[in-house]
Amino acid sequence: MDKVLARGSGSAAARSRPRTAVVAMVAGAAVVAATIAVATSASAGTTLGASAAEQGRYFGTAVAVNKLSDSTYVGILNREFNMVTAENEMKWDATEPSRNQFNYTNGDRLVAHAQANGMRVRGHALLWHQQQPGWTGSLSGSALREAMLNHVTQVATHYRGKIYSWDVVNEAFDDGNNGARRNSNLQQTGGDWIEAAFRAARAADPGAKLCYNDYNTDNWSWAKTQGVYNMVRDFKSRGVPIDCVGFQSHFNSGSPYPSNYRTTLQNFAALGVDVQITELDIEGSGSSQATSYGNVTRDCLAVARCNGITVWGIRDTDSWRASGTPLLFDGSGNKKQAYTAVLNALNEGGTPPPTTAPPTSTPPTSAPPTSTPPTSEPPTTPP
Ligand code: 9MR
Repeated sequence: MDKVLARGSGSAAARSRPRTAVVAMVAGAAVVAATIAVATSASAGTTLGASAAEQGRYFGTAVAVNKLSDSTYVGILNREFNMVTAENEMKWDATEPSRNQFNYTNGDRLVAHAQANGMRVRGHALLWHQQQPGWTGSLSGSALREAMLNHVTQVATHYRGKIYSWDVVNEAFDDGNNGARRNSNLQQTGGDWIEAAFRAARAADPGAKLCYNDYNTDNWSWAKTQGVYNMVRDFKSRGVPIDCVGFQSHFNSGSPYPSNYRTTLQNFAALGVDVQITELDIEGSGSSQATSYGNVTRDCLAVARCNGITVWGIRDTDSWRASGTPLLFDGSGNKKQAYTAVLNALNEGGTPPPTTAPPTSTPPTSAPPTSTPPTSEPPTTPP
């Protein structure tokens, strides 16, 4: 408000105008400023979760259950976030350490914390080539296929009704420039393993949104992005039950925030799936980091089917990439410039989410957007 008045009354143009015009202009500016102030105080949230909720979105974080005894950590968690993801506690090695013997202790602790504090839960992740229990190493072919689908069914059944969306399959595409599937033990059980997993998950928990989740799929021109896009388009055309795509969005100098990020989100959403930013962290500091965080937030808000944003940890010191200080709170729990950029972007608002339940299985009716063919390979360093 001060800036508006100072600029208007102090300029050479303002000084040379007749007094009545100046009075009218100042009064007009005051009205505009007061309107903005009222609108801001009436709509602006003061926490990430509240501000996202005002836009029909959520704001989440990855949680390490063993930190729920850290009062600074829990204080920020409960104040700022309304969605949680288990950083490791719902992965295959954690939930099925021995074949067909399930351990839900830590996953259940997270769900209980979320429910007690009005938060929802993203399930992460039913199938992944990493963090598998040792016993899967001795299986292959139909035996691994059976064990894999049993895992999906058992875990999704255990958490049935408690999960907002599941990462059913995580990181199944290759980092090369061919847009192909990653060659994992899961892929070797048959090229249809991903759709089989989605069908098993749908049968076990029909109320959860089912997502495919990956990294280095943020830049529309990258081959990996196109590979995942083609899979989702194929799934939608054949009625495979997929509801959403998760963009991990681990950004650093080797894999920076791409200027076509919004295009990527829009093009996936146009296939008839929701999009979610699932593991956001951006290495850096100060205003450049804050600018990228603000851009990501505005990009999500610009896409009606972008449900929300999850950051991959609370304080920089909680991050898997702690040395890159990639999160919204410093090691002492203070809000960083990046936090303010996100909160301001949320409070600016965006495109409201669809008012009617989006279709979950209508195939696309038009040809996919023609895209510039991928010209570069994503970095090969896995996140
Ligand atoms: O943050 C997780 C870290 O604590 C684990 O050691 C690691 C194991 O691979 O997984 C990290 O989380 C990953 C997530 O599950 C999938 N996308 C990449 C994340 C960062 O590596």
